[in-house]
Amino acid sequence: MKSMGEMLIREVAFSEIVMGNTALVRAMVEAGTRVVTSYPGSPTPEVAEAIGSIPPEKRPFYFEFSTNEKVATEVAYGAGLNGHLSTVFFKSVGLNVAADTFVQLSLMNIIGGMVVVLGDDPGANSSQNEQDNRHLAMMAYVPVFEPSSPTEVYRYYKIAAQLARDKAMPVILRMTTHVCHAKERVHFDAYRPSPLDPTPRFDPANGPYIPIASAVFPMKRRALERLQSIAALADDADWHKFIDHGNSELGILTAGLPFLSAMDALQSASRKPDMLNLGLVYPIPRKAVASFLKTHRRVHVIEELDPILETAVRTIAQEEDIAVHIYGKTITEDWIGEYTPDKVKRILQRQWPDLYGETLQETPPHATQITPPVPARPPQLCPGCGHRSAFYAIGKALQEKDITVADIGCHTLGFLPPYRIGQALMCMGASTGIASGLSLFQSERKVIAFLGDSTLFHAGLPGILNVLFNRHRITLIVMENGTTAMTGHQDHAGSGRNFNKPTDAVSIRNLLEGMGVQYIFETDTYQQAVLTDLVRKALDIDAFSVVIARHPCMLKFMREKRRKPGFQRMRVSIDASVCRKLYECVARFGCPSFLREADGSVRIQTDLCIGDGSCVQTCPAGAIRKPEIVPSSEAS
Ligand SMILES: Cc1ncc(C[n+]2csc(CCOP(=O)(O)OP(=O)(O)O)c2C)c(N)n1
Repeated sequence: MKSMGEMLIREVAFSEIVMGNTALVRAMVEAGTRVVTSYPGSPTPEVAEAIGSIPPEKRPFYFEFSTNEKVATEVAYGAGLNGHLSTVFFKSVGLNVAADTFVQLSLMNIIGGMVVVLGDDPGANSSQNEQDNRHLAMMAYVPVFEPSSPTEVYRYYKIAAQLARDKAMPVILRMTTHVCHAKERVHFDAYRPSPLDPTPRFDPANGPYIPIASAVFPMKRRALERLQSIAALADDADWHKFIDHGNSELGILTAGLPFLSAMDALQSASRKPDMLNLGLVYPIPRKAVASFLKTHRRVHVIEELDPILETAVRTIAQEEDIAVHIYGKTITEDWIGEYTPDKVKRILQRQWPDLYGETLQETPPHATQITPPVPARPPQLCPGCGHRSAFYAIGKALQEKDITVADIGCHTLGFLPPYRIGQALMCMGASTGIASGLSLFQSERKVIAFLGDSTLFHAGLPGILNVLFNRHRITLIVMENGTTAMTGHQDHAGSGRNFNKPTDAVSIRNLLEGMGVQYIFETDTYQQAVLTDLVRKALDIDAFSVVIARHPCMLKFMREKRRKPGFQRMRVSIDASVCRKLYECVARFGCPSFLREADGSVRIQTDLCIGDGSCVQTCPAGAIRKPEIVPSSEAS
């Protein structure tokens, strides 16, 4: 196989085993997408990786990581107004940030067309909730396609793009974590590159683009009419699949990943229900659903998260007077988590015990698992992480009664033992606002907020401004590591590079000074004693104070270093004759490279230690020796 980038722009038809996120990029290429924007967040970062693998001079569209999802949506919208097919993609909760813009999109005449790709996260695999974004789509009158596999990702993106263009409107492609990450062989069509037409096509006459006062109603009417026209098209389009098992008694109506899980769960069934797998889930294809309901006596709606399809299906049955028994989310457990094959089987067994030719028998979770369960691996900071040194040092400056408010990012992990820093968490950029509220009527307890650098640029600035504006007395610690680490090292406004080229790095200090912050301290986090001292100073100030706790992300740094010629691995070691078994390294510094043996001695795990030496200063007995080159006998 050629490199991924070359594959994604191949002009002949081909087939390849790819991830949903990769299939999406090929679909963008074939559909003639011209502008793509994003802000990183799981489960979508691999989309940007696939885009980045296409040599820039051959990439048929412009791509940028914007500072947040709202801005990304606006950039894509602006490009759409100028006649370019555009796409924005981001994770589930990203839609909350983009919402103020997103909810207006359907009112507009987006002449180039716009596809909004959502990475929803049932199961909250890497999100702070598992919100069902179909609700927001319905609120904003935006149609939703929901693929269940990489092949459908590819197919439905192209359909969504075509509709978006034809109707000058936004269309959602709602992917979920395991659709993004699933792999399968996808058959790709030929790609005919077409030269970019740079003619500016923005014309206010294509609008109105100003939704105020009386203009809003006709704009909303048009949005609703477009939605109806999509519903009308859906009746005759092949945006759903009927799977005929010759069963006029039982039917399963489903969409997205639950379709695959249901197929899996039915493998061992003695009677298989017929299935209707919807591609377009909003608006629901009425004729197809009604005919499915009419031809089956009992229909089970299998959908992840909230009963949205179920409600629509019940409405159709009621309005069309169809005598059918509809089953759906009967117990609250069915609203929670991913619909894995195990779970779908349990649900089906509960409702239809005779499906498997046996009496009702609860299949315990993971009963069908072939491999033994993997031991739990709690999230932890990487060896050498600057945040660890920071937490270790900051902890020494804090008092038991102080209140710490975390934000989203790698530093969130500080809430875990041994640091236990971060007693409240909400969403990106929320820490300063929450800390401000906590600081009211509070003179005894200090309130300390934390923010990562990408998060500060993303959504942190309004909260900081509010602290200044309303004179809240909190301390903010900016955990600056030069990258958006948690989501895979994407550059941000402070990195000195954007996705495409070097750029001027925005200095956080300058930014804060420009906003009027008077008390700013900064240090490298490996200077632990200095950091402890600065945090104490900052806490003593009876006004807003900021400590910039800086150290490059060591995972990124080491990856880059390892690629350089002559790289030699380093590691620290323990001088057993000096070690007093105080366990500061294991119990308070908490680097995973230290291992406490059964005999009470402490050992360095050479495969984990990166030899950064940030631990040396933590040992009260001075037993950790400075980093040395790993001897070849120890190198793996
Ligand atoms: C609204 C929203 N968008 C994206 C994400 C995904 N996400 C999780 S942490 C994070 C940022 C991490 O970067 P930074 O603030 O620099 O902290 P670091 O992980 O580098 O310590 C992002 C983008 C999210 N949780 N919420």
